[in-house]
Amino acid sequence: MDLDPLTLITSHETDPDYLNSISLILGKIINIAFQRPLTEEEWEAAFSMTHEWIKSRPDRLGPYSRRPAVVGTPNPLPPIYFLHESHGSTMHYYLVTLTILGLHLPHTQRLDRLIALDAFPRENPRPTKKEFLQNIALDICGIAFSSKIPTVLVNAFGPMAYCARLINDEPVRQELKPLSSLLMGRRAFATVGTPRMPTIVKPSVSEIRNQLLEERNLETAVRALYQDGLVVIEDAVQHDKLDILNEKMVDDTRKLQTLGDKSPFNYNKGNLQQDAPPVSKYFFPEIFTNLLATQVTTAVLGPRPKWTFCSANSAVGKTPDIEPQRQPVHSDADFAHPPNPFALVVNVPLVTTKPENGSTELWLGTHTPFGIEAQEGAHGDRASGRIQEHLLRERQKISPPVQPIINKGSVVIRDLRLWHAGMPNYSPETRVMLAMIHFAPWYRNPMRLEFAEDVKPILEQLDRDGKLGLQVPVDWKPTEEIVETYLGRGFGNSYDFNQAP
Ligand SMILES: O=C(O)CCC(=O)C(=O)O
Ligand SMILES: [Fe+2]
Repeated sequence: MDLDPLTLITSHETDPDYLNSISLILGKIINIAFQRPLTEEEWEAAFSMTHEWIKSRPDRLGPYSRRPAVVGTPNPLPPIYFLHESHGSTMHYYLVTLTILGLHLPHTQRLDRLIALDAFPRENPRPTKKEFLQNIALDICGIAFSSKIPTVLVNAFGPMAYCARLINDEPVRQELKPLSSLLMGRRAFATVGTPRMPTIVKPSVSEIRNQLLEERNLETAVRALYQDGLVVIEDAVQHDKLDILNEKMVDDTRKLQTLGDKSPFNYNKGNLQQDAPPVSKYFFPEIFTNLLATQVTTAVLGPRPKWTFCSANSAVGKTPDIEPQRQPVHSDADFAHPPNPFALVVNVPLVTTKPENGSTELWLGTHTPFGIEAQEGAHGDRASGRIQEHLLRERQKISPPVQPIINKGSVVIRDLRLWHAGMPNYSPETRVMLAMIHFAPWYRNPMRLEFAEDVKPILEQLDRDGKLGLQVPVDWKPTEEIVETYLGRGFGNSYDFNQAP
């Protein structure tokens, strides 16, 4: 395209003006640079246009939140988050412009001037040209991966395809591998209708040790719950505790299965509502009152969320007589509910969950703006909360569902309103996933937990140590009694998650 007749935009009134002006600058540079090296004079002209542009760019264009990449680590892309769609794309075009200027640098002595235009402060303020280009390429990929907005991803396609080859860091190259088909021309990833994947927070060693997320990870989790209605925190629970509980609960599932039509099944007999043994022997605080989970639910719901539901969903392992089935897509908030967050489900799968063993299907972003009018089936029915078929078809076009792999040790925090479905387990092993619901402190859900008396001192000690952070209304029962009764509880939709008026 001949861009010569177009004059540069120098007066910017709106944010998209900045996007337009940097794309014009980039376009003008590309028109020459993709045919031949820039002459010294052309480079100087391009440099000063770019310089003028970045000088005029207001701070409000972000990023709003940024964490530098730690090259060589398993999580090496810098999370870079912008408040508005056009801001991320604007930064992408600017960074590509810098890349071309770097690749066409006429003399290395000009590198210092180019480094002065870098968008972000760096640990090493005097990088080599190779390092400078790699930093920018990492930022470009980081912006794309931090964003969940389809338009940003579509716009990121060109910048990533052009710049990703300048990354030499091996862990990053591995991370980008799944993208190679995209970069080779398969566009599925970058078009509207792209599955958006859950946000995964990976706590650092010290965050795990202190059982406390630092600010940026907490910010990521809160944002994911706002945007997607779901976040995964990896490495939140030690595997040995999960294994002990899993062995017991898988055994319990077998007992429930023998009840057949009378079992507490959810939608179909392949998914059982099953409580964990509520006795001290199996009451691992790291699992049931996980501090990282509570930190996140507290940040969203308010201080001391109310914990009034503690159970699990077991996707029963495949047997010769039952064909695994999926649940209808549903919301667990099967009653008129507020548009603001009021309840978060803390799911702890006891094993790694994947499509083969029935990892939950998730419809990210459906926690708002849909309410009970999107559902069919009245509360109390076995199959309440089902989402109407035509809404699923419409939503699928915008954001199709995903069935992610959730690594063992993760905690999944899900907005109660989110559309989801239990999926068929094709493996022979039962997949147990605990579900603890935290309600907002103001939310008047009248349910109470039922635990054995021997759990009481554990909860009291946690509270004294400041390691509970929850309101826990409990009806205490003699241990011998509860051991006899805890497997006799209702199916999922028989519980009432509504509040008293
Ligand atoms: O087991 C699962 O993956 C989800 C089950 C579920 O959503 C339910 O029973 O309400
Ligand atoms: Fe559900």
